[in-house]
Amino acid sequence: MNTPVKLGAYALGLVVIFGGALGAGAAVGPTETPPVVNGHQAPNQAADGHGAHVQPAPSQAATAASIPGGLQVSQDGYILTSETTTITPGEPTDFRFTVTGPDGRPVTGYQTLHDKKLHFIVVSRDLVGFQHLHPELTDDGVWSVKLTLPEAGAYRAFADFAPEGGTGLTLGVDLHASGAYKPKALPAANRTSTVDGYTVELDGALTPGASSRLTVKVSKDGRPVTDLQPYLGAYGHLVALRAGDLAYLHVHPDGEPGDGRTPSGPEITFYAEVPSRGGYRLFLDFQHEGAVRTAEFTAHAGELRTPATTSSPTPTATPSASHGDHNH
Ligand SMILES: [Cu+2]
Repeated sequence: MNTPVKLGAYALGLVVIFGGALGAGAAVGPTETPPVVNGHQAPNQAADGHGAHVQPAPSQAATAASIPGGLQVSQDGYILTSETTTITPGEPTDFRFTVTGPDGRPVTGYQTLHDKKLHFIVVSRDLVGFQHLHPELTDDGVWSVKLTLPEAGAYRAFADFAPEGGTGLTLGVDLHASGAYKPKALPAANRTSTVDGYTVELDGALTPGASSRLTVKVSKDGRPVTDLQPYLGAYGHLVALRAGDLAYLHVHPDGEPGDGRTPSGPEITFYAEVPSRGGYRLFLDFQHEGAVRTAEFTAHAGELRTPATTSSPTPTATPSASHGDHNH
């Protein structure tokens, strides 16, 4: 726990971004680049046939889709606004916030994802004290949750949600607990986490830019736990945060309770895609005997990607005749 490393200690955040959750909808639509006239899209582009509602310009959509979640307080016209960002450490606070939509009004309609309309994650900027909370939504679009920031320091709060009719977003905002604090370095990489008498072992490797299979195995008192309980519609929830900027990745398990093929432990399999090399902090929530616990890991997505086809060289495509078929 006590590490002598001070370098960069406050910059340690983690964010994990997954392929599916973010921005997928923004890229829907014609992929061709519209004609450009003097730096603008041709004015009649929207009128000539695609018919659908206006999409962001392709360049914007591509940019948004490639930015990990949680790094921005605003995205796609949605804005996360907290009423309070400075909090007294150790004191429970009625923390309130809103998400406003592109029309500037608080969003009141949310899709239910994993049993909840909004998942609220709070962690210190040095990746300690992970909290996964479920605020209450009032009729006027104000979210409320009892929140305690345990110690002085800088924190990041994430709202993970999907507005009705929209795609999933994770917005993030900084919170501060007043007082002096000493930032902690990212814990060393670990494969085994213990919490409340449970031992959780992590297997698998994070490969930047690729779907990475991770498996966690839960045991208690040396015996595999085979009766994990569903929590929020799954046997485990994994949030990954990138050290350095706390990019956020909510990873979901492979399979779900009751699907006839997913065992209730001891292993839970996840697929995660991390956006870059570097350190990540992984927070696994699991439920057993009526209590939810969180196991924590540090993992490094460090290996350079090897070309996918090293064992079978791909012949170079021959451009010659293949595109000539419409010349009659
Ligand atoms: Cu949640």
